[in-house]
Amino acid sequence: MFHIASEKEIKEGKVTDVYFKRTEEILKKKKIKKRVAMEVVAHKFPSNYPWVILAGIEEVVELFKNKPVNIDSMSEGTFFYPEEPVLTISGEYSSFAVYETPLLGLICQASGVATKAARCKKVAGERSVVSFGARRMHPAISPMIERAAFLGGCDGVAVIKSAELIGEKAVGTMPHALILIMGDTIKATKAFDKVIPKEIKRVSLIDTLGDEKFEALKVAKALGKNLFAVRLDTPASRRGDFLRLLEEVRWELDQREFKSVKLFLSGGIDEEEILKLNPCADAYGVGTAISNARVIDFSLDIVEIERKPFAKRGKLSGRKQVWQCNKCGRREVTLANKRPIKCSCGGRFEGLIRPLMRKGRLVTKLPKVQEIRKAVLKELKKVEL
Ligand code: PCP
Repeated sequence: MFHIASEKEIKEGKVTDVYFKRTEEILKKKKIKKRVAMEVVAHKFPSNYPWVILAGIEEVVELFKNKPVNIDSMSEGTFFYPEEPVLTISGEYSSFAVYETPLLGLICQASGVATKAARCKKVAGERSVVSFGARRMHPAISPMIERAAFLGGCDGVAVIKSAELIGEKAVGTMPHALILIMGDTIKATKAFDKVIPKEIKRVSLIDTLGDEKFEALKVAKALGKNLFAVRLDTPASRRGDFLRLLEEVRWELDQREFKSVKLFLSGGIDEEEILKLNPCADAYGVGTAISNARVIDFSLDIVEIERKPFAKRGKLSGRKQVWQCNKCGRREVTLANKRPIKCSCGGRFEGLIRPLMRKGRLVTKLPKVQEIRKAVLKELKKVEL
């Protein structure tokens, strides 16, 4: 068996820190029932992250289906900032105490992946960024990881199951194994061209056996117009000045009228590498940097007990709203019932935390991930890294 929890076990509250279970038992034994409001907030972000993108809310809905709680939340894909609450959950505390662990787990990791994908996409600009990192993570969560990567702006995902989950076609090129087994890059590329359906772009991996410059020319000559791109996943031991190598490959291809052959790069790619390689790159496959992205350090804290503001030291009490001006985008956090007056720019403040569930039932329409991704890409144009 795999060392994972089943959906049923997660929904039964089995994936919880034991002290929540003990708390539930104590309160039940003592017959203490308190209605609380709790807020999810990230007090600090991974260093140099000015913003974070919220992801994982769709699974939060699944977790709390038919549970006696009300949830208000920012939508998936919302850009938020430190100290801004993203979600408020309310109900009788013992009825959902054990779900603190999974609730946070569902949004900490997904938001981290979505944000990292967005950062890579921001730097890559119009160049394609494909999620290639499933192999670095436990296979049970690959679909979640790649959905978050796609939501954050990735143009495609490599894993079949992930693509199925988001209603996209999986994206991939060819592994070194194909070239090693066939013994030659040209042979492997020709076999790919012969066997694989025509609608799949022909991308030949050219760093396995020979020098990338000469391999690129050979595959371009062998496939001609059928060759969409060459992929360089050049190992660190050979990479040297990777940009210089790419310039050489580009130069030689262009000299021989293979200007349409694109350069697809992978292996150790992150925002920094993308910035460096953009002058020659047409697309990137990003693995570990996205799939193993820093999680976002959310916490869930009581802010109200029996409708009275009450919070621990270091936490602002009272249920809050995050307001954004619909004209200039200015943001303010106030107590939920204190809508700020008109924005100085003349715009109107709108609340970003909206009803999501009432008594365990969804009360809004969840957007398709393609819609969320479109909105993220639009917002990405307005922000800086
Ligand atoms: C991996 C695969 C991905 C790369 C690494 C992701 O290479 O090609 O494109 O790298 P990253 O995690 O550093 O971003 P291999 O496993 O060597 O290649 P392959 O399976 O393609 O033969």
